[in-house]
Amino acid sequence: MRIVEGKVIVCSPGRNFVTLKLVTEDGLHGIGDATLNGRELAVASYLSDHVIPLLIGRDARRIEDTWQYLYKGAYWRRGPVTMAAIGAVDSALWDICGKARNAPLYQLLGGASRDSVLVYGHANGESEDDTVKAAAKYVDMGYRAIRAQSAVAGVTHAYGVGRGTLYYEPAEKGRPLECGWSTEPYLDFVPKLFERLRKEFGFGVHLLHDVHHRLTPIEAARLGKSLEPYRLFWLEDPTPAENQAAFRTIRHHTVTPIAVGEVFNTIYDCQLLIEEELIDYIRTTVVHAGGISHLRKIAALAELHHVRTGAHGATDLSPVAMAGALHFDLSVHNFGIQEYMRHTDETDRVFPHAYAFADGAMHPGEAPGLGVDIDEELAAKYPYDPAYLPVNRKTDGTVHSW
Ligand code: EZ4
Ligand code: CO
Repeated sequence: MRIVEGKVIVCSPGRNFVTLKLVTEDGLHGIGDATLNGRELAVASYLSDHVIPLLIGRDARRIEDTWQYLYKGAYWRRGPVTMAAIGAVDSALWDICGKARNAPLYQLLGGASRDSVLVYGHANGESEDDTVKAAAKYVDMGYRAIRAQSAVAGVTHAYGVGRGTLYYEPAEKGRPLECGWSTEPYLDFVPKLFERLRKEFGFGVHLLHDVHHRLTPIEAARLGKSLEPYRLFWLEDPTPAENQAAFRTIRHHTVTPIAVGEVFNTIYDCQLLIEEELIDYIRTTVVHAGGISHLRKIAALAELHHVRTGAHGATDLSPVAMAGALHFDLSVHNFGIQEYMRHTDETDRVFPHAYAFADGAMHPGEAPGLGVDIDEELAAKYPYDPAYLPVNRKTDGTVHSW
């Protein structure tokens, strides 16, 4: 089953997406998401200029061999551009493999370990009251887990406060937006927000919060401790994780569960975090961490250490990545939760899919392969539109993590 054609489709139905499409001699095709928010064209070029020419003539069924060929064969290992490209190839090959066997992908990954996949939605607001209202909407829609973010007085553009209550999109056209950051008001505000949310909704709904890499380990430890009475499902990205050992400080001080890994691209980025049991949830994704094949290896290591999966699922992960995530989530034993930010209707139309949401959970559907496709004609109506993620500065102007 030789690969005879490969192409990269860059489109912007509301936001930018990079999609790889591979076609075999039997006329089957598979797709993979290769979107790297704010750096899209680097991956598009990596694929078109350096990867697709090597794939032509290869057997589409040799998924692991192709992964190793692209990873070891590049000589230059790891990194978000390389791994997003390899991830897209891997997903497209799994998609083809499922179609060739007329089976939904999860059936090739060991079958379903559960009936459906618990997801969490995003409640955000300009104030505590707004966030409570947004959370109530998610409860009404049937969500059983909600991430809550709110604007904080004294912080311009706090992370996670979107343009609408049901849609959050941080990338902006033109030059990057500059946000302002101040740790002290944030640390005072967050416990009050969760105290209020527990008062309004009780303990029957899971609550999550994303710090977005803005605290030092000791500040994160303090926040985790102050949130203990509100029993969060997780506290996400409490501190940057290039230094994995920094999480020891957080772990030492708090029993609030910790999630990290949306920016990781290989198992080596979380090896110490997992082996020392410094985290509870690993957020690596099909798109940014080398595809379904590599994500399964991360999950297997995590399973040994009581770490569960909690894959990133923001709007910049296309419906192709979402489908891959859901097949993975349904199959691995140590699944924890899946992030699900709704895409716009425009995006959903460009990527028709079999997955569906019901009662706070999702299922990838029974269509063969990933169960998602790209409408190329429609995609062509939405040309690439450059956009960047914001940058962040402390009140004195120092660049900070966004
Ligand atoms: O900032 O996907 O948990 N979700 C997040 C996201 C990320 C964006 C970056 O492209 O942190 O909103
Ligand atoms: Co996050």
